[in-house]
Amino acid sequence: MALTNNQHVLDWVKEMEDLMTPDKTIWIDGSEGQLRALREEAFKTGEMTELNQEKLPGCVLHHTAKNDVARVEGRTFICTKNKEDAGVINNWMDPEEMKAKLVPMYTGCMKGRTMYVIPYCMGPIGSPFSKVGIEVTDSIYVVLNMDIMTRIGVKALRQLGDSNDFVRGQHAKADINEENRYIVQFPEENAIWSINSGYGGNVLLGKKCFALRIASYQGMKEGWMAEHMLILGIECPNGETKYITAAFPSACGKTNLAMLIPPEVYAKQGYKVWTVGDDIAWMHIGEDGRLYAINPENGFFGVAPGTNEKSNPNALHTTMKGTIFTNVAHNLADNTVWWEGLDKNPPEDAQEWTGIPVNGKEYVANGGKLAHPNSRFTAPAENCPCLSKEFNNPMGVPVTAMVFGGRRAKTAPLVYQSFSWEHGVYVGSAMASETTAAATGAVGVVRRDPMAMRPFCGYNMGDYFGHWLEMGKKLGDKAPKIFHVNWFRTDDNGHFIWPGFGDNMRVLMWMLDRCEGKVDAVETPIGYVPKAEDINIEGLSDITLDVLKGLLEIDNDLWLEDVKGVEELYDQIGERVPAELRKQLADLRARLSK
Ligand code: GTP
Ligand code: SPV
Ligand code: MN
Repeated sequence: MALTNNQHVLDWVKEMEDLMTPDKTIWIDGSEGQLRALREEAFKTGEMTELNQEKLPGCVLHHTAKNDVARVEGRTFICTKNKEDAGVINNWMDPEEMKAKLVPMYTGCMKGRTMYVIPYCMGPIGSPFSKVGIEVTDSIYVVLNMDIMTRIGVKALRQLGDSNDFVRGQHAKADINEENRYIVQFPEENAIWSINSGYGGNVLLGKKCFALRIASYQGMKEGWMAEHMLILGIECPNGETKYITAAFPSACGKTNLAMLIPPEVYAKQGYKVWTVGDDIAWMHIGEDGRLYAINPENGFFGVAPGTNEKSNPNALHTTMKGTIFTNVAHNLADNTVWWEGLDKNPPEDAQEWTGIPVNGKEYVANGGKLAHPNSRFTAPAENCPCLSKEFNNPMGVPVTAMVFGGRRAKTAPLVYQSFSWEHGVYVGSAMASETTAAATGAVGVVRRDPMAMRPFCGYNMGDYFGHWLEMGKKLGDKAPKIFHVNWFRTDDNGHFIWPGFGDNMRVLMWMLDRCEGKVDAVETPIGYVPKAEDINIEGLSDITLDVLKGLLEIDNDLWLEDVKGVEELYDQIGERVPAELRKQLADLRARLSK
């Protein structure tokens, strides 16, 4: 039974039924009873495995197809009428041509199957900044993930009312054939077409497809920002909380930073850290002229490997109930889960993420790893011990500082501050990072990833830079200060020098001091760099003042090389790169050459 009288929704769902001809249609109302029945069905068909309900209540395990374990950037398209509007950083095809190609694939693809209609809301119910989407899918896995990651069902339809302003998302697993896999955004039509995948970022259409690709385009049109950013709050001993957003590329530390545990030196003074979001921020200018951020999501789709009691206890705790684990190893001894870095002892009685039994000697799958490097947990935000009390605040939280960062073995220092918003936009546009397992393709190759949005910007990257500059003009002196960090500098043996994780708070505290004008900094060609003594290293055994100085060092030659890389990126993006950024680049080069 349809759950709404909204004729726009009804017409579109009818269109989807006519196209994909499912045997039946089920509207997802969001009730626990309905979700429980779907879980039971998935256990019966083997789509999911119920885990140990005493140790992991409500938790389930799912394996995707082996050829379907990450986002597929090569098969992700932005289809705008004019090619230039998508820009060269995106794959583009004419919208009509793309539809002509995909319609035959969708035609009749749900025959013998059920189509689930998932109404969902991105952002807190009742927030003026929230937006509604409807996803149709033939995957129970998608329904159960969307239930965790977004606000689904009747409440989302209520938020929509009679409006036609919703994102239409059509997903079909079809035959999971890589050759025919397409993740397609039509930003000008508020539409997403995804076919032949069952993996998170490709099929949970509220996440990257809507909340970043479509929303970034909406933000450009409507004067707000959709960014690949975590949102965290630092509560000071006086009770005041300051909010920081940070953009790092996929699998570069957003979840970990968002949930960090303050080191003893701050904990004992009463500092606390609160998580508002770990992946996506939607930001609007508030009535007071400041920038406010909401997290459009309702859960965390986090990287499992490396998550443990020491690195991220908050995340680990968050996954202890009501969580879907994807492509981790199955510990058969007690019907729980395992991944590299959970602890030191890989279980002997286990199945690799591929389902192959562990033979006690060598692992067959994936370079000797039991869990896939991009294995993930889908966990409800409400489980998170450090969830901010502002999580559901419809107006969001005011942003004091914004951080860019990536994995750079060399070049980028531990932290620096931009000279201005404009220079900060340059710093974001110049971001680079070593690639990770979050997308298919080579891992560990440095590539330019402006604002961590390379795979997620729904329009021309040059226009996107322009939009950032515009927002800065509107914000004026109320704009957040912009910083850049690098937790991943390595020594000659390739080991990370900086301890990272909770200790990253030491760097955040320097930023807050800068925002409050409490500390000086050294003016260098690339920006303001801390005086080593202004970063608190009390209690760190491996970081002496000298090591810290090394982490803050800037090698002009490496930086001149880097500037070349940025120039290549700008040339590639082409004429829509704003002149202000070209000037920033020229000025930086001049400062480095002096
Ligand atoms: P997406 O969900 O893909 O957008 O990723 P993310 O940015 O949220 O990345 P996440 O926090 O899940 O971290 C990915 C990997 O980086 C994990 O294996 C972490 O253990 C590792 N990592 C995170 N923070 C740090 C850090 O400060 N230092 C080091 N060395 N590794 C880190
Ligand atoms: C990322 O790759 O940045 C993620 C995971 O957050 S996915 O949803 O698969 O895109
Ligand atoms: Mn992400």
